[in-house]
Amino acid sequence: MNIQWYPGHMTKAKRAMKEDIKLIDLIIELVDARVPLSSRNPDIDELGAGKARMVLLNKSDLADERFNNAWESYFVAQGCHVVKVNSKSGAGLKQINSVVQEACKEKIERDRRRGILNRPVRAMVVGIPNVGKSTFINSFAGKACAKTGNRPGVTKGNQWIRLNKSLELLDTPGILWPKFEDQQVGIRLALIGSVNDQILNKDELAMELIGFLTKEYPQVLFEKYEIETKDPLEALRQVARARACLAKGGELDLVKASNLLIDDFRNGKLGRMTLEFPGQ
Ligand SMILES: Nc1nc2c(ncn2[C@@H]2O[C@H](COP(=O)(O)OP(=O)(O)OP(=O)(O)O)[C@@H](O)[C@H]2O)c(=O)[nH]1
Ligand SMILES: [Mg+2]
Repeated sequence: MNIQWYPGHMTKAKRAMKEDIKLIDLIIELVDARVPLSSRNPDIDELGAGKARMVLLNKSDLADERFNNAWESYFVAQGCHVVKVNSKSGAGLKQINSVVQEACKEKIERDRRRGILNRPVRAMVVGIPNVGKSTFINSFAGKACAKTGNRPGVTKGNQWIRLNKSLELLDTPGILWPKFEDQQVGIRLALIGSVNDQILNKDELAMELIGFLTKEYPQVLFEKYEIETKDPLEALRQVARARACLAKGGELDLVKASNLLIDDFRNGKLGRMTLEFPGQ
């Protein structure tokens, strides 16, 4: 399956990011805790050279807790400031202020030496589409200032949000990169809903998910759908039967079954799951 999605607004967003990066002290990069590496945009390293950096493992409520801890250690070992969060419920957000201060220690110290007191830290919130940037900002701010939605491409332009006296946040549109070198990365990003669904072949994607589940979480397929076969197509047929996905004439509607299965995964109804593992 060949997945690419780089619409025009992302080219513009990347250009805007290049401009705005001059104004900021810190990059807060949100990644999806279910795919912490595949959801990191390689462009950010280049764009953010020389800036303080922080990684938030967002949607940690949807990811496997064992691997959340493993990924947290992985990022710490890389020298990153990292916090595990659930932007929807607000879990983990309390730690952020102190980690921001820690990540920007040098800048705050430099300001102090120059006699500049209490200049707020300006942070740019970045990440791929649908990773939860705007939700994070709203939860952190304690009010709905940024528009959110359960699909990629909701935020279209940059927007500054003054959180408090010590922190200002810039919400940005999610950007991908023009070509996924590794198609597994494309598949993972499609599964978490960071790629426009309209360009996806949902039954192929569902079979990829089934292949992954068979390998890593086999009990889920059995418990939810009584699937025992290792054949992805047969398993998808079983999902269609279990969920009564029938087309006209009584045939199984595999596309409908695929959509239901993928939605169940996205919404956490299959349980908490991580799609990639450190050191893999
Ligand atoms: N379960 C769970 N859902 C979350 C979390 N954070 C965000 N979401 C959901 O993820 C979806 C996308 O959130 P947004 O905040 O719009 O994502 P975004 O990164 O701003 O997306 P773009 O503006 O399209 O780039 C929404 O349905 C949120 O409710 C989280 O920590 N846990
Ligand atoms: Mg947004």
